[in-house]
Amino acid sequence: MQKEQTQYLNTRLAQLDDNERKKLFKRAALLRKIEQSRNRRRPDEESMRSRPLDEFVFKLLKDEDQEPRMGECAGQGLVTWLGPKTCRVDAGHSVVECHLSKRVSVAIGDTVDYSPSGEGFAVCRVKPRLTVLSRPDVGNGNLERVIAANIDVVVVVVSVVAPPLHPKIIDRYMIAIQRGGAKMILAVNKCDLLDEFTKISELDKLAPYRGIVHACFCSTADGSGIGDLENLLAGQTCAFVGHSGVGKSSLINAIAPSLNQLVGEVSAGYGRGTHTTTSSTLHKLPGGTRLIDTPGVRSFGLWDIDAATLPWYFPEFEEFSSECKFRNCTHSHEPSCAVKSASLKGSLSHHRYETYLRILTSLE
Ligand SMILES: Nc1nc2c(ncn2[C@@H]2O[C@H](COP(=O)(O)OP(=O)(O)OP(=O)(O)O)[C@@H](O)[C@H]2O)c(=O)[nH]1
Ligand SMILES: [Mg+2]
Ligand SMILES: [Zn+2]
Repeated sequence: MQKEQTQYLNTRLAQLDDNERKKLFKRAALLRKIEQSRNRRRPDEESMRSRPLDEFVFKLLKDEDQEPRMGECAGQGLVTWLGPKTCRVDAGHSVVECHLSKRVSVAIGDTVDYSPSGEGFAVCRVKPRLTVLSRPDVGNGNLERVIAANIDVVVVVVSVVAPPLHPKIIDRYMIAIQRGGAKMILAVNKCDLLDEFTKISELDKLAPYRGIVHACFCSTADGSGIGDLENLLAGQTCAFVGHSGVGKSSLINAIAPSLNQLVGEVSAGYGRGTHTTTSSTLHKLPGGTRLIDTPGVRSFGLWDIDAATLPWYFPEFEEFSSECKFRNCTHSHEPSCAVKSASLKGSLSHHRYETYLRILTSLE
């Protein structure tokens, strides 16, 4: 199967519960059996090869998505807010509060169909997603948790001084964003807090990302860099993500003051945020820009990344990896690894190489 097909398959499977998944695979196995018995009657080489089960599952899901249910469907819209068992769907002319059954798994930014249900409405179908930002579910690591769907840009917000800059999370977001198909912008906020000492120590931590991520230095306190950020995001659907207290909601307020998003304190003792934003909201601005505010995270796990594909998400390795002795070099223990020697020579960031090794070990 092609990469897009696998991606679609994974997304759709994550929307089902265990029982539905079991039933689906049973139906797929039955379909395959039918095809195999049909092929046995015409044993040319091509048709003898049995197709993988995933292809049948993919076909079943695709058919289900295309099934017209017009009589039932009351409308379609954009998910702008998610709460427990409910979501808000912006249908253009109005905003509809919709019930969420266990059958559907909805993310902010999804386009959904809704239908009458009981006294109100319920989401009956989620349109296939173009891009996602995903992480493993905190409760069940085998389930995909989509933080935002159909986003053009993910703005990874970090702050300097309070809280101090934590570069580790940047590497993890970079991988997940590339995996999900959106672009990334790094917003380095609270630059007003830098003095001549912290300027060197804080900004040095960003050296490994120079040339590989687009960084925007800003401050909502003195307004610097806000106009540039606004121009970069114009007309696009953008999700603001990062640790608590770095200023995600403040940046959204700075770009669109009328939104007046709730902003929290940074605790004095730990210099951490206080998890002020508790659910994601999508805001539509005039001119077509859409800004999604998300709750701050403590850490960021990786969804559906394996050891073999991990190097793809370190684009700066590419320049060297063609020189590795082994074509399938994992750039860890192999002799004559050009990536490793580039990191020793300093032509590749040692920090990024170490990050790669650390994540590789965690995946093995
Ligand atoms: N000095 C300074 N403080 C800022 C700046 N931007 C935001 N803050 C402050 O940082 C604190 C946290 O800001 P929020 O916007 O609530 O942070 P958040 O990332 O949305 O946090 P969560 O919703 O908890 O994830 C608030 O007290 C803001 O006033 C800035 O540019 N400079
Ligand atoms: Mg917030
Ligand atoms: Zn190598």
